[in-house]
Amino acid sequence: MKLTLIKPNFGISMPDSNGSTKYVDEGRMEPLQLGVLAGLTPEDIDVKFYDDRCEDIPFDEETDLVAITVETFTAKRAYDISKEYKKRNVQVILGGMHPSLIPEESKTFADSILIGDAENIWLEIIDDAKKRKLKPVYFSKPGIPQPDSFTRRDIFKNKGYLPVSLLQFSRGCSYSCNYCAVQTYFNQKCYTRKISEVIKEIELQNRKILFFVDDNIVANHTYAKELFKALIPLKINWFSQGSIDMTTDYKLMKLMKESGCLGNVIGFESITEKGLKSLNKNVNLHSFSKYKNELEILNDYGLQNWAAFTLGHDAETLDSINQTLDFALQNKFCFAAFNILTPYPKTELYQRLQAQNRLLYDGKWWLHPDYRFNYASFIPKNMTADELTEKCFEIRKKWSSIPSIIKRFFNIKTNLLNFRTAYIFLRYNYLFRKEILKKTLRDEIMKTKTIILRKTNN
Ligand code: B12
Ligand code: SF4
Repeated sequence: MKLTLIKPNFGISMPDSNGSTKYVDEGRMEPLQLGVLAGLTPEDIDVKFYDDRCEDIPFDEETDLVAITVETFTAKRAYDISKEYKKRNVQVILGGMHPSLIPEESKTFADSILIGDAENIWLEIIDDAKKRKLKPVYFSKPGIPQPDSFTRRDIFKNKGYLPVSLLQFSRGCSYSCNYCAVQTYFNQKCYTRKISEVIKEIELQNRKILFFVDDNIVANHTYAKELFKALIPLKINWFSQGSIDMTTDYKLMKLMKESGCLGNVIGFESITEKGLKSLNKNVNLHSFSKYKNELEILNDYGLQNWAAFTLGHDAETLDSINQTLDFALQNKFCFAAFNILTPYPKTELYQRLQAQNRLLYDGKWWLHPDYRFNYASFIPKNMTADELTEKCFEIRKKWSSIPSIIKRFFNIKTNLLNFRTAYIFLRYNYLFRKEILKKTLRDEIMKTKTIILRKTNN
């Protein structure tokens, strides 16, 4: 039997000045979920993998089952790929966050979907596919990552990914931020993998830089400390994602640093109490002092963190967005993301905006032909959707400007701590600046095209 695994591109690919529709992505990473599926697949099955972000899919290549991983922002493209295979009478199954959250939509686009994690049900799916008898819907609960199974990384070779191995220690998070699909999917629970299996997974690959794609690596401080202790002898470097309450636990921070942590993606989201309340980001609200204490601690450990902000909530104004940029610059973060609040299906945020009649693009931005990723898809309270989009583009450009990079470089506690931290800062800030400039150019081309189209239609 032949199995084809596919990572789709973003929903709506915009052609750039050369006519290419490939997603602008200077730091593309391996799609772990497909390495996990390949690892669960029996050895006698011939596995092929295509990443639609960077290569063409050979639709006419012979295959018996196509398995596509789907997030909301890749759903439209995933459905188009599925249609191509259906034309060729090939069986298609969709899985991942989007089909799990909104199965009623996804099941109309493929022979079969999986709601939930693959680990306990993948062999049954393979068996049914061999007999060409896929069920329309498979169910499996979210749970512990990869019990007794390891990722197959050979499928990722020669595709130009960043030289970083992705892996998981835990899945899920116990907090309840209202815009987050993870809290909907995992129902505020967290599942932790056996530490011995994490160590074996690390030993089975040969990279020294790892990305734990956990939703919140410090969701359980006790388990996290056990993991960090076990990582120390391996002499690796790693980064992950974690909630800011990590700074309340000195022992945790110390072990994190000793185990080779370079930094974490940390959801700051908003710099105001009102903003955090509007996002239900309670984890950031304990004795809120505009992150003064937390930042001191993070700096003391020399971590190069990635501050994530979510802009456009009901307490946001154009002014507060400017202040968020100022805050990030003053604190000389190594990296930052300024994301537009986006209503993902089945989240509390989505349901509230829907009830208030504030969703744009017919309530399904991910399928709408006019929607472009990273644009506001709802009506904000204190500005228009276009103003929110434009403002975010503006501050992303300022964040990646040369004066900003120079200013942030001079953080002696983190970016200038040693030769390695300086190298990481310069290498990745250069990469992200390149990406932002390319995306801005593409956006400007698209804006001009839209204006010309509107004029022609009138
Ligand atoms: C790692 C990660 C990233 C990495 C991507 C790395 C990469 N490889 O390219 C980075 C940091 C770049 C990233 C970026 C973004 N991400 Co992200 N990311 C994740 C995260 C934390 C883990 C995903 C992962 O690898 N998990 C490990 C694998 C093994 O687990 P899994 O994906 O759940 O897969 C299992 C099952 O779902 C199932 N399965 C999955 N696919 C398939 C397919 C088939 C056929 C079958 C049968 C089963 C199956 O089997 C797997 C094993 O059980 C998820 C959170 C999450 N828990 O899913 C968010 C998540 C996917 N991201 C999200 C978002 C919103 C984004 C951004 C848009 C954020 C932003 N505003 O910029 C960007 C998108 C940009 C981009 N270029 O992709 C949302 C998506 C919501 C949604 N409804 O789709 C999530 C769910 C986070 C959240 N809090 O809501 N992300
Ligand atoms: S802390 Fe992060 S992963 Fe947890 S619910 Fe909030 S946004 Fe989601």
